[in-house]
Amino acid sequence: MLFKKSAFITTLSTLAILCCAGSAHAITFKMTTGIASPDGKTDQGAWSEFSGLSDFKTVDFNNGQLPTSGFAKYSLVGNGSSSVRADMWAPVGPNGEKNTSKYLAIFEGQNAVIELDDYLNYFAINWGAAHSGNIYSFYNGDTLVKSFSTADIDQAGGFAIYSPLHPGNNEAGAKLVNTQYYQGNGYVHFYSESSNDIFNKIVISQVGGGGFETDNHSFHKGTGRFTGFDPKSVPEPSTALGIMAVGGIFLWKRKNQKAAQYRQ
Ligand SMILES: [Ca+2]
Ligand SMILES: [Ca+2]
Repeated sequence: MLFKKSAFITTLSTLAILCCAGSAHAITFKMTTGIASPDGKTDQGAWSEFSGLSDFKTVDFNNGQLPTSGFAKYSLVGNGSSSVRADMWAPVGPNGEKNTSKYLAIFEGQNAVIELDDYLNYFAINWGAAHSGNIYSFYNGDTLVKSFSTADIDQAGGFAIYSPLHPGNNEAGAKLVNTQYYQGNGYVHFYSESSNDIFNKIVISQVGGGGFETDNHSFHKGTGRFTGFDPKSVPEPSTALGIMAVGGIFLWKRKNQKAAQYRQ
């Protein structure tokens, strides 16, 4: 009897350990369409739904340069053809509009490294013309906190928009629409679920052919859990049902909920 009781307690302890190990927090992400630029232009790609708030900063690359001073310092490391540019592969707008502005394109062999002058708990991007091997890595100093690839986006439900402006092949990040594969586009919000997962360095890389195209990087400083997607952050109670179904404050912008033609 004593033995059985002891075994039972041991089993409970094991379960408790499994429980807590399994509930460890991490950086996670949400996919939205994003919204138009703050000045209402629809040819500038998608911006974060948070971009109008004073404690969020956006890098839009429109001056053709990588920021090398200030809050977020960008550098290109390695040898390759990565650059700030404007062409047909720019990430599309919130309703699939063509983006005519400059954006950041990363190719294999030459990564973009973003060094932050403080900790972040939120970093978000207009991710466009998705290819297999687009990879985002988040670091605390030199310690990798977490990486995300195109396949992770697919696994979580895919991109917000599959754009006819970005015809592609059957690979991660693409979707067959009628007879043609279209590449994924969307606004991807990475955020920390606890103080264990904050970060101060981001590396953007590409493994294999094709490029990693992004625009309108959005930053939010924080040393704890990012609370922007908490239901209490939403000012309109009438949208509560929608939030339960989809999650996130992006439902604020009803006009951006108009389905793009090829939105998933
Ligand atoms: Ca831009
Ligand atoms: Ca690409």
